[in-house]
Amino acid sequence: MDYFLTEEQLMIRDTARQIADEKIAPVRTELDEKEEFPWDIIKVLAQSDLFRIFIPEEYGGLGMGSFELVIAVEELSRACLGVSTTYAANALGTYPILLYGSEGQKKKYLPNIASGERLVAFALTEPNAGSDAAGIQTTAKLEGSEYVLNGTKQWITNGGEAEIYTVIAMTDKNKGARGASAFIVEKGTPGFSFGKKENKMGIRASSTRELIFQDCRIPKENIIAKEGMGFIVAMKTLDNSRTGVGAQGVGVAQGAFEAAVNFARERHQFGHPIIGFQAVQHMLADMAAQIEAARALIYSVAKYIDSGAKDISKESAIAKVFATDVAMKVTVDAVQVMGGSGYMKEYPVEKMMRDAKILQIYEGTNQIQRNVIGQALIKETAKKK
Ligand code: COS
Repeated sequence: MDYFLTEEQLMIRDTARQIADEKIAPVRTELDEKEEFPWDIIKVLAQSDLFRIFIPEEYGGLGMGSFELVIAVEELSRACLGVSTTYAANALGTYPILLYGSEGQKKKYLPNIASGERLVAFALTEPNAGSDAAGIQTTAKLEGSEYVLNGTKQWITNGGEAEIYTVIAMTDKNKGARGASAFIVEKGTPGFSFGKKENKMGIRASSTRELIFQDCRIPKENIIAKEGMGFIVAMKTLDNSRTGVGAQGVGVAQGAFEAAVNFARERHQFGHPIIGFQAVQHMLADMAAQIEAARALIYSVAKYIDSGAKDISKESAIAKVFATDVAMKVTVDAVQVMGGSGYMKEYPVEKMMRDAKILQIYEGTNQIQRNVIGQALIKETAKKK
């Protein structure tokens, strides 16, 4: 399908595609096996200006939006979801500053994020608060000119590697969701350390780590928006970021599909390439149709976000749930088309299948996405009555 990309958008796609093919694909197996953070690739992405895409021009960015970002995420994901997770989670961590940061915070942090010099991580999840985001227990107490943070964040993507952390903590535990606030915490702040590094099923090139705050003092200017806004900051951040997870789904599905097609052309059984068999063709046809539908949806929702639409919760949840369910199905089917070979580590699809699973889990499980869609439908239909 031709999505009539502009010259600038084509340039972003081609740049990301070239990096994916030339720099990422050759090392993805090794990164996966060694569970190694892809610093060399991050440097290449930075040199190619890919971290600048969605940052406004006045802070050193390219001033583009979600649409251009999802194009880049899709291409990187075609080669390796571990690498693209690092890249996409950097955007996730940046959104609180971009959407709600003060002018001073934007001036201080965004230029270094745009240049790729400093990575960002978003810290919401805790051992006892995953889907129930309002149940977080990390506290931030104002003492004079500082907030004092205490608590543990779990499964934080880019944890340990990022320099900047956007952290959600409770400033008033009695107020539930309305008692949460968002903060910027820099690596190296006394009282802020890193705990367990996770050993994961997939996206092993990305870092997933525990963050520990023990009487960690940060200047009170590091609060994002104001006290009590933290839950909204987190929800709006996720609303903006979930389309990117969908784009990861489109990319990994496309990568698995291409591997399956190539294999099916070359693999001979019963005297013919297996792509000649209708059973295989039908699987490939379903994969192609699902990927294209997911891509069209992701691009539409990204454009909807860029139009300045205020309430994007339902649309981004629809994009995330659909494209990531497609990613899981397509990667599983790619393994099936390739049979025994698909199951072996010599081919990329076994990694893609392992990698794809996280997309249905992180940034809100696909069950939570369905709740978000359901709640929005209830609201919408009530309005119409
Ligand atoms: N945008 C703006 N405001 C929102 C919002 C959104 N997307 N979602 C919720 N809110 C507001 C609500 O309007 C409500 O405001 P009031 O207190 O003024 O009524 C408040 O936030 C609390 O909302 P709600 O009652 O719906 O919160 P719940 O505790 O029921 O949680 C879900 C809602 C389940 C949607 C939320 O907890 C969630 O998204 N969970 C998944 C978290 C997640 O994605 N984790 C992954 C880790 S981060 S990588």
